Amino acid sequence: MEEFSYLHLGEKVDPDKYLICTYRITTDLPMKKAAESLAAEQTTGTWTGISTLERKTFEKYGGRVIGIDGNVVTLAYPVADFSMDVGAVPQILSIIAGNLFGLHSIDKIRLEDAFFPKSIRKEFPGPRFGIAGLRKILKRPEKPLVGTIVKPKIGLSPKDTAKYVYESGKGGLTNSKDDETLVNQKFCPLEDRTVAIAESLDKLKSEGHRMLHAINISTSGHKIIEVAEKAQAWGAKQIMVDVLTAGFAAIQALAEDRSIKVPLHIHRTMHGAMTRDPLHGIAMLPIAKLCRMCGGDAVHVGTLGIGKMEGDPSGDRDNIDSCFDRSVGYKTVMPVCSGGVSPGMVDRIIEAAGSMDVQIQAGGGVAGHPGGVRKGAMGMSQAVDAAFLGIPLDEYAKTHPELKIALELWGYR
Ligand code: CAP
Ligand code: MG
Repeated sequence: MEEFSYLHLGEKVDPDKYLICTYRITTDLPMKKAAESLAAEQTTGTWTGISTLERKTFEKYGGRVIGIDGNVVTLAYPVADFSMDVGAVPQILSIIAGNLFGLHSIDKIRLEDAFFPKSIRKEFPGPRFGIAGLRKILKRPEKPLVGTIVKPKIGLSPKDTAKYVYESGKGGLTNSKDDETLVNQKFCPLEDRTVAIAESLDKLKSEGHRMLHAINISTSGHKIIEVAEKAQAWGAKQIMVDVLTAGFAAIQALAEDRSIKVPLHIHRTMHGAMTRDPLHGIAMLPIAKLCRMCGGDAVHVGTLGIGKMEGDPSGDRDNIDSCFDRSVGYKTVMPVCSGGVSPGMVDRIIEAAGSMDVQIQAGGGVAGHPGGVRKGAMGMSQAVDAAFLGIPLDEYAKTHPELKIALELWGYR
């Protein structure tokens, strides 16, 4: 039986002809052997030589290990390996992030990054609104967006949820959203909640303040368009999807369905199962890139190691930079920093993000303010204003009591 080698170390491949991925590998095997078993499993091979693999098939479809740098392996997958139709994410992921995670020969493996060739990118719409579209809707051309997550995350009635949203808007917030665990429970039916929130947003608008609220419509694939259409008809101005529980196909379906005309907010609940282990799983970077390709307008990317969730500052910064990368040909997507955020962290988050194009959100950091939601929202808005103006928070707090109280309570953690 003919033997094939997947090693092409040092080869320069045409980035338009290959989907190139980097993997961090932990193994007792020599790295070259591990890389070959990875390339074989994900493309033309399996655990043993096979009589059915012919050289011409191997040459056309076999993965190419083009680099090994310490424990990081670069693997180039020929474009011909991928389904070229719209909606190909499941098949793409089966190749670049499939069986490889369970191979015996590799103790741990993490997909660190993925570079999608033009021929695949063009099958995806990218954001319809993106940063510029969101800013236009909100009439907020420069300052970071500042939002909240309605808390408690479950248990509030539609009326109380709508009141929370209204109070947040009066406190100056530009965005609010449902929590990832709220969709259509009996205590807060989707229809009643959406209608009530739309009334709050309309009232705010009539009072001169623009605000968006993302209604979480995450549900089963066969229902998601119908539910989104209904939410829109009930007054939803933005829709939220829990991408990893609903699937990338959910974003694609919504982004590509012409009846859906509102921006998509992408939450990444469950990502920790994939992203948290620095040696195993899938980094947020390829997930963020896919969310953008599929059509997310705002994507959760982490708080740069500052908030309550585990996060690697440089990894989060890479996620943010990928949202702005213009070389991929899509509109830029709004990076959302959320999780344990309070006003005292806002300046550091903006600095670490390296951009004013960021949406900073606080649930507890608004609802936990001793003065209530409106004052909590004021504290967050003031922190964003201070950071935007380049004024130290403690200085700004001298003339902004809501911020002062927040800083006294939560400090600058
Ligand atoms: C934040 C949050 C977010 C997570 C998501 C929550 O609320 O709504 O879902 O932070 O994190 O329920 O915890 P708080 P990420 O502001 O009250 O912490 O964006 O990193 O996936
Ligand atoms: Mg949440």
